[in-house]
Amino acid sequence: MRTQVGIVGAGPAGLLLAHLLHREGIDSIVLEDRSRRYVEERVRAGLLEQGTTEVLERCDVGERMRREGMVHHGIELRFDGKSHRIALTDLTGRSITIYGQQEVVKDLIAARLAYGGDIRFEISEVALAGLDGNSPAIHCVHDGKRLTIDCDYIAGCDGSHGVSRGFIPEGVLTHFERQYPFAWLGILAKAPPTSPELIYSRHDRGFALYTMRSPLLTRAYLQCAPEEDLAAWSDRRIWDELHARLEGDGGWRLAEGEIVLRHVTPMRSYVCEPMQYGRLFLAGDAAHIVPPTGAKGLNLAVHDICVLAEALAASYRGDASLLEGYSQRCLKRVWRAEHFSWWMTSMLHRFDGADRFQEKLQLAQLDYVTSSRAAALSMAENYVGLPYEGERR
Ligand code: FAS
Ligand code: PHB
Repeated sequence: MRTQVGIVGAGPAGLLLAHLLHREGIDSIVLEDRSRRYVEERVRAGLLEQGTTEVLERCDVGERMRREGMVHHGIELRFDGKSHRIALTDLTGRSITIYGQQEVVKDLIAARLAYGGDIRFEISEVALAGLDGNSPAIHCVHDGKRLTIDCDYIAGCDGSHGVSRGFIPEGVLTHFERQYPFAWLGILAKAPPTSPELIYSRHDRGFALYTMRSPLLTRAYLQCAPEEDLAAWSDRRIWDELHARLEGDGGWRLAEGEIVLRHVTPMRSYVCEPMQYGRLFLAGDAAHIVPPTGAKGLNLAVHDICVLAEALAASYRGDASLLEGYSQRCLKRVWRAEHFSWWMTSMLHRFDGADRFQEKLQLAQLDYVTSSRAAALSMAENYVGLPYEGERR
């Protein structure tokens, strides 16, 4: 069979691309190896930059986000038992929205199917061919049958463990990586959030983050060892550690509740350059990973897709220049987010073996960010998301 753009992966990147291409009158097929239910229930990111919410609204998939999302105008930084608010909107005029990634995925799948979009779930054995020719193809198995999809372009939106990147010949890509000596133990709990805004806590026992998904659902993360054994963490131990690392001497207390999800997320930074090879274009986690401390993963994927959709539409109008510049345009924002995510991670986590000097540097950085308007503005503008290129002009 044939389509214009073959898309591997039905995460936020792949689904948003199919939707934006549809609005440009460009056909696509989305190939996903998991079931629809699995991708619609997979809990991951939850913080949307203002640029991301504007993109989702502009392409008419923002209605439920607007209704159910929680708009925040600040965050708390907590260290040495004291809390300091960063007034994001006062500083930047922009805000963030708390709305689960799986809700964004649900909204995009519903929109695709409403317009007769072609999404194939539970496919397997994806193989890409003819990338450096004019007619690439995707081979895979669906419903037990071998399928070949001829297309003009392929978008590799299959995440950090996907296969697309692996079809780029050896030596073409340069890989940049940083592993962190810790991970995050994340939970979702049926407990009403007792803080109106997110709390990032630097604590001698390790980092902790207090966030939410709704007025009834708390999301929280604890710094743990990379190979942490979840079985060693009873609910009691998790709540005790959250109380210890998040509650200072201001009297604020978090509410406990039934923990309905727990997972350990590794912390790493990764970028591959370039993000394209012939007719294959990588987007989102397939091309770059950030530690979630800066909440940039999902938001970077959305930015990549806006650049790619615009470039593909221009190529079908006969102008291939934007496609040629795809990597360059994305990598500028990718490295800004990589730096910001590394900086947040370095400032807020405990590094085993770190000497007192290192700890004092962290505290000095936190003291500066929470006492200097210039430093707070720099942090805030990165956190809410720098304006997209066009916006800035
Ligand atoms: P995704 O990984 O979301 O989607 C890729 C899709 O491709 C998946 O559906 C996968 O099943 C599919 N796929 C993989 N291999 C395939 C194959 N061979 N064939 C077909 N399909 C294939 N980011 C934040 O900003 N804030 C957060 O709080 C945050 N929390 C996170 C928590 C966790 C546990 C994880 C893992 C990530 C988190 N992230 C967070 C980052 C995350 O949100 C990603 O950046 C985001 O999912 C990237 O979206 P995609 O690039 O679409 O990749
Ligand atoms: C989340 O809500 O899951 C979240 C928020 C902010 C982060 C990371 C995760 O930095």
